[in-house]
Amino acid sequence: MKKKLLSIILATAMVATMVGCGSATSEPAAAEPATKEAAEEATPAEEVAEEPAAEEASDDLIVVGYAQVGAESDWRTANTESFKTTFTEENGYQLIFDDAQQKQENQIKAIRSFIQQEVDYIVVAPVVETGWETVLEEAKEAGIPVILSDRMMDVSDDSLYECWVGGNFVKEGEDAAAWLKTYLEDQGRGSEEINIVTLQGTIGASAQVGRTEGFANGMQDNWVMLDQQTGEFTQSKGQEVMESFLKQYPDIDVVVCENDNMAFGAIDAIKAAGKTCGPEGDIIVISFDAVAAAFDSMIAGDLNATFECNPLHGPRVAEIIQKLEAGETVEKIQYVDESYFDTSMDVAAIKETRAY
Ligand code: GYE
Repeated sequence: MKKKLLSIILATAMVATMVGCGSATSEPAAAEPATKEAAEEATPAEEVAEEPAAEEASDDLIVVGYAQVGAESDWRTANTESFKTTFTEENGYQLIFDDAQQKQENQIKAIRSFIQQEVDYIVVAPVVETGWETVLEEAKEAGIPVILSDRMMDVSDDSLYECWVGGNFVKEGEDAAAWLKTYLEDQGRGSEEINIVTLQGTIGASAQVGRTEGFANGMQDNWVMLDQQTGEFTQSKGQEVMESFLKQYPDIDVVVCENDNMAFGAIDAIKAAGKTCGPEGDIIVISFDAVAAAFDSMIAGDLNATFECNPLHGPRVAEIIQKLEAGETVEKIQYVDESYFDTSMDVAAIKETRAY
């Protein structure tokens, strides 16, 4: 806290000395955590974190600021990689990348910093759906187009962003429920009472909202949703929440994990509790993303099925930017086609064909 206080004093002093010179490069005061709680939550790494800065931009490069969610999952790592390998100088771009460590206030800060640096485009994978109006207005006033990728924003005025590209999360959830229905019927368990628990993603993130809603749409009369809690899209939190579910509910038939990494944590928790999972086990495990490690988990017989969510948005966003540069219009909402994989398939062979 002392360090934080010092940095606030320093920032205030800097702003004070810069008033009137018209070239302030320090963070605007509003970029500080909005609440005392938020300030206290800041980790030491974040306290000293440098503002994402552009190096000397050459005039012919398109400067893109990417406000990324964090590094919480394999999906996210693949997504970051996709942006870093697409928005290269060889391809005509300069990428300013910011990792928000799963905190909305960090993303807002990054967007403000992109505006100050006068980037050409701002790309945001919003941590949560709400609370973006003010900062988007600021980008609009600065004349910087904002492209949303991966998760959506819920804003009253959709002219605040150019377009969005990502997965159809509601459909993913519905597909998962439809798969479970067929799977249980095939096992002669179609009319049995089925106890389900869900490890949800970050509450308020569209991947969480959509998958929860989609699965709820496919719930059957004989299925009971015992509990739903967030595992924050991370393996460790997924494991922790599953441990407590297992203690609380002795007869879980299915765990729905809103991403693969939470499923890996859940599987560890199930095994540690002396239970089994997967096609031959006590508990059916379903997840979302279909990252490479999920295929390993299916090959090992731990995970039953994973519902694909494609993270390779770099080239898609580049295509959008190229269209905007050419003065063309872009589709407002662009869903990516997605599939699913389960252990009835030759998952080892499919894994070899996958790009992430
Ligand atoms: O499922 C999860 C990640 O928003 C689709 O975020 C993305 C989700 C993805 O942390 O693994």
